[in-house]
Amino acid sequence: MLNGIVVKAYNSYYYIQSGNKIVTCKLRGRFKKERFSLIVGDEISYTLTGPDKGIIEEILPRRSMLKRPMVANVNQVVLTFAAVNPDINPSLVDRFLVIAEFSELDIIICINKVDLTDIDSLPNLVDRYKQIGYKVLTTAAKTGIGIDELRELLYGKISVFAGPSGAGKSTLLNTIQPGLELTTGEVSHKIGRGKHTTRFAELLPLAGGGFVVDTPGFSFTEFTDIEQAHLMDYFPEIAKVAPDCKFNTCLHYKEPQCAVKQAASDGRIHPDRYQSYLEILTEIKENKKGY
Ligand SMILES: Nc1nc2c(ncn2[C@@H]2O[C@H](COP(=O)(O)OP(=O)(O)OP(=O)(O)O)[C@@H](O)[C@H]2O)c(=O)[nH]1
Ligand SMILES: [Mg+2]
Ligand SMILES: [Zn+2]
Repeated sequence: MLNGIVVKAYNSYYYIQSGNKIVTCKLRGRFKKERFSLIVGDEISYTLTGPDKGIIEEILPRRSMLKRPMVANVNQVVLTFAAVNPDINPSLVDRFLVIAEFSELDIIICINKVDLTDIDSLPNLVDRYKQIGYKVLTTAAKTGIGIDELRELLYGKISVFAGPSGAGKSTLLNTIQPGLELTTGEVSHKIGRGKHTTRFAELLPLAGGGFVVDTPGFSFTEFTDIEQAHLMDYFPEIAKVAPDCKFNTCLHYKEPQCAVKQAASDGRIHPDRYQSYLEILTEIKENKKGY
């Protein structure tokens, strides 16, 4: 049997990257009975039934699964924001970070379009996130700044690009891997909001090994799967000081002798980050009330 990885799924056909060719496969009947749904990123074994055709015989265990977009075995997410146009919004960065942390992915923050502004004029955003421990890159897809560094981080991995519309995700990918020809700008804006791009996530191969997934930008983030008591786990610097709170059920909201509130007021935790935490906590609370 031969091995491959599902790069695209469409109408019960699976496009398998195997070596450097694409084999179009169907699933063995028994998988259908088991109601197993194979998704992009799954590793499989197949037998050939024609030069570029085959049948999937075996599905290897999944190491992870990302729900939106549906992709198996993702290693990392590249959260992409534009420094300007649209201007970077720290509260939106924090919201994307929470979702990425919740998905247990390695995280790279990429601040793009630095050709349009003096990065040092941004309110210390790079330092803010580096201090928490995040990897932060500054890039300009248009001029090539930071592209080699970003490309290096993608080799041999499955990386999902996410972030608001217009940040330059597709432009970055086109620059990193010439030939992808992803739609950018106005058009992508329109298509990106349609169903197709999200429903049919695709693994795009990188010449040096590894895959990237482009996603349509969205600014609306929901936290319906996150419990109030767990939210702090997705803010690494908050999780670190939380054990020092007086109450071990402390949500770091109005409780007395809260170490997190203390850290936010003396600057060990950035006040904006604490504010983002409170905002999301409130949203989760209000969501719960609805049930
Ligand atoms: N000046 C400058 N413009 C850029 C840069 N990267 C992208 N752009 C422009 O920004 C616009 C949006 O880029 P896209 O790549 O379509 O953005 P996206 O993140 O894929 O957006 P969606 O697909 O809607 O989520 C396009 O007009 C790009 O040409 C950059 O580094 N510098
Ligand atoms: Mg795009
Ligand atoms: Zn507390």
